[in-house]
Amino acid sequence: MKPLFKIIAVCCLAVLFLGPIATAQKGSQATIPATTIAPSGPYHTYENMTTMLQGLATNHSDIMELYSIGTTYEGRTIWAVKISDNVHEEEGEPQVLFMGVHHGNEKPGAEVCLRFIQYLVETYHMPDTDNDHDGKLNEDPIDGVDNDHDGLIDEDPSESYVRSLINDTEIFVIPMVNPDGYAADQRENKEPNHGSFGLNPFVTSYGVDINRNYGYKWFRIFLTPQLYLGSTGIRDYSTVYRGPHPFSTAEAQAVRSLVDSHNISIAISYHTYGQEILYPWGYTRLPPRDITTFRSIGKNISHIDSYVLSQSIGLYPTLGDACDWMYGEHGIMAYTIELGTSFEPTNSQVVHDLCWLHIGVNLYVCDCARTMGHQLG
Ligand code: 0X9
Ligand code: CA
Ligand code: ZN
Repeated sequence: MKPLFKIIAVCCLAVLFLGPIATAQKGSQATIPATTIAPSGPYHTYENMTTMLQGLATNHSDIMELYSIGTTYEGRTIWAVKISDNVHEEEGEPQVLFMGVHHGNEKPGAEVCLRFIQYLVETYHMPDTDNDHDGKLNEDPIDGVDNDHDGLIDEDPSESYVRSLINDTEIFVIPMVNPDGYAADQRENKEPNHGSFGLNPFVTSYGVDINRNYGYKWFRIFLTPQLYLGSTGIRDYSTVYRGPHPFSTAEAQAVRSLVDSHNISIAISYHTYGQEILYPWGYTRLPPRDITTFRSIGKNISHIDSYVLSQSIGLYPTLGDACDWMYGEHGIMAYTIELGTSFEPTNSQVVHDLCWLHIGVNLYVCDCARTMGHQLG
């Protein structure tokens, strides 16, 4: 059981949010064509990820840019990737953002992002291909459905569709927001804390929960602490510690700098686990202004991955999460996706299937931004 679930179970709320997880129906398992992505050990190390990204950026420099958006306490680079035609120019095309690993012990989020990047750049220059050698071309797109009733799922997607998405949008990916936490396999980052409000001259503990460190409604905890204290830590030794002030962490600052300097319309922040698609707000039960759009895009995502769609606060209330800030501050249609049924599955095939299914989700999200792009945000 997730630590946070335990915390809130103590508050007698377990039934409320375990319900959707217990009833979540996993979609049929997708198969990745062997030609596109071969299964490997489940997780890249930070160093392997860096090497992989540098290699892809070198080999596909016409459509992929790799750059640093910040440096962590332990000195790791926080990498961002941009994929588009004319990648070195801002062309005013609709922009989308995918992020993984706000929490270092939720590794599948990085794999989903990395495999998506790899799939995009490797597919871009490919002609339309009969991936499953059945004589038919592009008859089964990545949508979680066996469109041609051959018992295989998503086995022959369209290369030119992927190419058109890359041409028509600007795709940003931050595969690992919290590399220090990832390297230590812990939820928080590794920054030293100086008491709850940062006023203690001595180091009192280590680590801030990046997904509590964003600035939107951050001070509200003092208004109704009973609502938030179970899942938003005001004490520095808490595993959900929100930091001494909003955007105190290098990681949240890095994401803020990318988001503030672009015009993102839709964003997905990948976490594990629970098979859920969550839309704002996390801080209040009031519906977001764009509830209709949030639900209609969310339902389409759920048609692909079969996850359960709901408002974030239904899981539990939080302050300072990335999606509340992206939506509240910038009007970005920001979703949290809780992948899978455990934090870090050890079975490579399970991780591989999560990746493939969410490549489909990500392509849909890009298509959605392309269609609705400038009306959003
Ligand atoms: O607590 C979080 O940050 C996310 N869940 S996790 O188990 N991956 O830690 C959920 C964030 C969504 N926001 C709210 N539920 N308020
Ligand atoms: Ca472009
Ligand atoms: Zn998480």
